[in-house]
Amino acid sequence: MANIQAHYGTNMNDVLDIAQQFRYIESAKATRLASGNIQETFLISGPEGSNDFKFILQKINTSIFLNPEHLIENHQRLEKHLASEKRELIIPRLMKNLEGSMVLHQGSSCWRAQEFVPQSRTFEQVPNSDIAFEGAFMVGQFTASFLDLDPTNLHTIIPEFHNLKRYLNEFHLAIEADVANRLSSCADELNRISELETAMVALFENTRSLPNRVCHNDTKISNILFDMKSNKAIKVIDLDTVMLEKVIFDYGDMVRSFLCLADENETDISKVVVRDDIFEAMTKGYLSVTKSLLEKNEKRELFSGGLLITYEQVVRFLGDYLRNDTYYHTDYANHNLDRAKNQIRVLDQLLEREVEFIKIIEKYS
Ligand code: GN1
Ligand code: MG
Repeated sequence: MANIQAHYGTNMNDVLDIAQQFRYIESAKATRLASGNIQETFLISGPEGSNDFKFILQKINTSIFLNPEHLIENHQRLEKHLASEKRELIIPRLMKNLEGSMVLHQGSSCWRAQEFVPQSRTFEQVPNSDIAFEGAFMVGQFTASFLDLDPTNLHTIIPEFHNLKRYLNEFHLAIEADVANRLSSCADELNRISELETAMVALFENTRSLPNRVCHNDTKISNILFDMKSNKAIKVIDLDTVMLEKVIFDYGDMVRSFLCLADENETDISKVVVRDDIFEAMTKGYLSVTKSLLEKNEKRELFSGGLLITYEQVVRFLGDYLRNDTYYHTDYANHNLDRAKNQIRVLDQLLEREVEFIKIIEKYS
């Protein structure tokens, strides 16, 4: 569901004006790419049929990413690390603007540009187990490529980004405040969150002793770039939340986002069906790169990563609904509530499959 979201309001002429400050393209046009929940993203290209240069232009949401320069510096550090270790460039290249800077401030808005990788595509849902394997293999390569990056070099972009207790605290405050008078419309969802809360907090506490590593922190399938012809995964995109975290959350966000043939925006809950073959393929793909690199306890907690990230997402979507939709872009009034329902469906199926899925993880560990 790649709808253009209501408050993605930037005027296309302004987008083209900014684009020209990065690179002049004769008769350029801007197309909105509407898959992210936070940033506004555009493809800038020449006229139809021309072989002109294309690039990706993004308006940075500065109420969430308070220091855009830190995003750029982190991205550059990752690029430099890959280059200095002569590793494959599995991330996109940033582009300078015509004045030689990578961030462009225009009035109160802030922009950056990245290369468009020719012959590449993304998926909003995983269509089959080959793509699941490939996508997870690429996330495994991301883990492996930055294992030896000096972490003191990275800015913390959003502190406590996958700290479940922080999200639960904010959630309880949102319930107390009930600013939009929405509590009565989500009684079942509130109930499910509260039934699971003690167990999820205990799982979360168990993960605290795992090592911190350079993680992507948003490994959903739409953040992996595939070659259009071969369907091989070629890059990991959206590096905004690359920070130190536990690798189980990068695996976990794949569990959350790869398994159903319907994404988090699907409102027909009957379509939110977890596929066992996709779980096996993605687990095989991820562990075929990382099994000799990760500690035993990290591998043991991988399934917990899936449960925790999915539960975290339920709490975040429903919390945002209660706060009257201030964080995620929404297309309609109940969008965040519907997303929370959808993610509860994913979570409940994961809980039902716990025994089988842990066996699969053990098979490839
Ligand atoms: C947000 O905007 P996007 O799609 O890259 C969010 C992630 C969530 C995701 C859910 C900075 O990512 O944490 O998992 O939505 N990013 C931030 O789709 O909060
Ligand atoms: Mg993201």
